[in-house]
Amino acid sequence: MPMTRRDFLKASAASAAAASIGMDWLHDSAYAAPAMTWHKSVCRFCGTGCGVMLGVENGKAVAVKGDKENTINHGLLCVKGFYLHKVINAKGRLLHPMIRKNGELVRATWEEAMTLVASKFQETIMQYGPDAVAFYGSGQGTTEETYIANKLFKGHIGTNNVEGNPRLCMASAVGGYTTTFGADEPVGTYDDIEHCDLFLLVGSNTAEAHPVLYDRLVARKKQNPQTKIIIIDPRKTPTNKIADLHLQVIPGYDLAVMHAIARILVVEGFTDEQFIKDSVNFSDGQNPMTYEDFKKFLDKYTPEYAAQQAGVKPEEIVQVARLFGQAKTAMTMWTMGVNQRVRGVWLNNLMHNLHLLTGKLGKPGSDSFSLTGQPNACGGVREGGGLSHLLPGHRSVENEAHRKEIAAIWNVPPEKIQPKPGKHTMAMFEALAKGEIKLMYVMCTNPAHSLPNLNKYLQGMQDAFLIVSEAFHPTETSKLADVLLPAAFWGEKEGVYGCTERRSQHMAQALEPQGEARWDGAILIDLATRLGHGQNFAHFKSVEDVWNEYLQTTKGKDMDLTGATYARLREVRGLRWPVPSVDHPGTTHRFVEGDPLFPKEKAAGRRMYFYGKPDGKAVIFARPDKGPEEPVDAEYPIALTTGRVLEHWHTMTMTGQVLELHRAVPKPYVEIHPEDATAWGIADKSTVRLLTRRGKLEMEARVIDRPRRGTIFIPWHWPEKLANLLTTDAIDPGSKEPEYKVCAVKIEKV
Ligand SMILES: Nc1nc2c(c(=O)[nH]1)N[C@H]1C(S)=C(S)[C@@H](COP(=O)(O)OP(=O)(O)OC[C@H]3O[C@@H](n4cnc5c(=O)[nH]c(N)nc54)[C@H](O)[C@@H]3O)O[C@H]1N2
Ligand SMILES: Nc1nc2c(c(=O)[nH]1)N[C@H]1C(S)=C(S)[C@@H](COP(=O)(O)OP(=O)(O)OC[C@H]3O[C@@H](n4cnc5c(=O)[nH]c(N)nc54)[C@H](O)[C@@H]3O)O[C@H]1N2
Ligand code: SF4
Ligand SMILES: [Mo]
Repeated sequence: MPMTRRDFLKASAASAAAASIGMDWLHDSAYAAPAMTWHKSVCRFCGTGCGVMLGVENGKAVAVKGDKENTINHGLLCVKGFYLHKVINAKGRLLHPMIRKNGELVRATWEEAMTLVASKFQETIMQYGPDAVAFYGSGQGTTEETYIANKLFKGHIGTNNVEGNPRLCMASAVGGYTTTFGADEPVGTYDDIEHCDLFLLVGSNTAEAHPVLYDRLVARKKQNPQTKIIIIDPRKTPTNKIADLHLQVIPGYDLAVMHAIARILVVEGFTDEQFIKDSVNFSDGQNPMTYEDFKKFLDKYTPEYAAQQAGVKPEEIVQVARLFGQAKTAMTMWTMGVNQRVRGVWLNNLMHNLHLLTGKLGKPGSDSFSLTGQPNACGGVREGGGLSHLLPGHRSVENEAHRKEIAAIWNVPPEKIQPKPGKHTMAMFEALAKGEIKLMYVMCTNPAHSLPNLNKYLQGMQDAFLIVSEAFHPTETSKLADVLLPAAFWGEKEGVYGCTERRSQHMAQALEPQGEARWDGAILIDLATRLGHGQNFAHFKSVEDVWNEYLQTTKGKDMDLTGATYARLREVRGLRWPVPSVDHPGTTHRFVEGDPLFPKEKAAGRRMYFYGKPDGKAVIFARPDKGPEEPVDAEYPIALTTGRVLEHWHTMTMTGQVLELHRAVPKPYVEIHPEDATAWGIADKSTVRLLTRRGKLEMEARVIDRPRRGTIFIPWHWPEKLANLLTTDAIDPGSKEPEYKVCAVKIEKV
């Protein structure tokens, strides 16, 4: 069979290493013409946070290269980052405001559009109160943009209906970190990769979703061939190229596996008893328990039991546990195969358990390290407080002292900030569907494509007054807008992104916004002014002013960024918090000596002190091994899971515009295991109909040995085949994150 370009990329030595493009030749090529200037920035795609240099000639973006000085990617980029300049210049850019008139979106001036937006806000708030309006943002907005939105909605309009797509993505990881360690975000950093002897990748297709990080794993294994890589995933993916062991679990049934690993670690003596004594408490989720109770709880989780639950071999589980126990250092890394589950928080807890039992935490090479999806989910939304229960600086709306502190910075009376959390994302869209929320401002996200179980929510988006700030048009959401606002795109604005490893990085503005596009932050400030709140926004004369105010909210907090001034960030390749002063270098490991917040006296000789917990001890949780919300049954006998491919980004509004990326994966498909295809009588490339309790979809079958038998997989990127017509909107009761990764489906030949 002839090799396509994609096959080639995937097959050559450690797939993503090949897909990461070393850009040395750019330095002396024709691209580096004298008229060209290079601007330091950060890739706007995944949470890896690669440093990029944007090349500009005559006011136009003409090239992108990896930033060699950036210690995350050392000049490497994957194909998405590499084509960013083509995205900027794409034909599909939205270049002027539009307003819906007689059912049609027609061109309008900024003045018309903003007058309409402001009057709709005023009318709606006057008639129905502030909770009738909502803001829905993004882990791809800058920290400054999210900060302004939060300040406007929570502090001035007076509603906590402020959410963002990280709810669909990182919420379960946040739930895991805060319950286990008492504070959000990882203990260590990417630096641990080069000291790590064992990587446990759970529900993460690292090669396609975090390619440059994957490249660092490949390099680590090359340099230290004893390094073990273990994967827990229902699919074989390009990540498998470097795997030593793959547990191909049934989607939704891997909680028991984590307990079984923990049990072997305990039974076979791989635990760090001193660490457990010093730094760990045990809990069943309601009440404290003893270490002995926990051991009894684990009794049930024999390798045989877990293997039977998860559809793998008992020996494989034993092998994973022993490798984990024996390895001097270990990192668990996970993404959506864990978080997008109704038991996402619990599974996060269970992975942390392994590190707490063995003390493989808080030292070089060992960490329980969540990979963040979007480039600024950590920065803007988690740290910046862009969710309905949060305030900036890892604060909570429910905490009176927190409300007072933030109200003082925002210059509003504390009573202005509501003490009750607003609606979480799925509840917000449900309220929109029911007409309880009347107006929504959507910024930098495409919910009419990315929300689960779309049939339940699309009508609500259509009926409500929808304001959409977008860089491209049409998108599934922009098509439903009543007012469409053209947003300045990456490269056309300045701002900060905070990536997976607690690193905040500055992006320079290198270009003027195209057409009439405006910076999202400026649009929100305009709105604030029109709503009569101008006095508290007028001092934002530059993006840096916004950042400086935001820094005040971080002072003295666990995510202290006060030392990360623009002056510094413009020069360095990011800083990892806590960074409490301008001469502080940033922090590689939290909760240990060297962390500026480590309370030496209180710690009294303990190696780790989890200062987010009252006694400084992290918690090992005995969580039940509950399965998915919608198990397969006689009527819907197949498990459906959804995810990503290397070349495309989410709803494809950006990557779909780049010919090279489009050609690599030109159309939607569903992956079916060859033996299943034979059993079901389905031929490769034939059309199949997929039906769930919520919707149906016809698409091309790709018969391929990737998903485990009984499981099918759809990359959810294509607007013409919305995978989310099929997915379930069941949510994790703790994190409120939907279970995109598992539902029951049946398949028919067409
Ligand atoms: N190319 C590309 N890269 C991206 C993105 C993109 O759109 N395109 N998006 C970014 C974002 S926002 C995110 S959140 C990340 C997502 O990054 P990933 O989570 O790595 O990507 P996914 O493909 O969504 O899912 C990963 C894996 O979870 C597995 N999985 C499904 N169910 C289960 C289960 O029950 N148990 C286990 N253990 N695994 C399961 C799937 O088989 C799949 O291989 O990627 C980021 N990077
Ligand atoms: N079935 C299924 N669904 C999923 C997932 C899954 O695994 N399976 N994953 C979920 C996850 S993890 C995530 S993170 C979400 C992501 O879902 P979305 O956030 O809805 O997807 P994106 O395509 O990233 O949307 C970003 C939008 O912002 C626009 N944009 C780009 N730059 C700018 C800018 O500077 N300003 C403004 N105003 N707009 C801009 C883009 O054109 C695009 O339309 O999807 C979730 N949905
Ligand atoms: S790995 Fe992620 S951050 Fe790096 S270039 Fe690719 S998409 Fe961008
Ligand atoms: Mo995500």
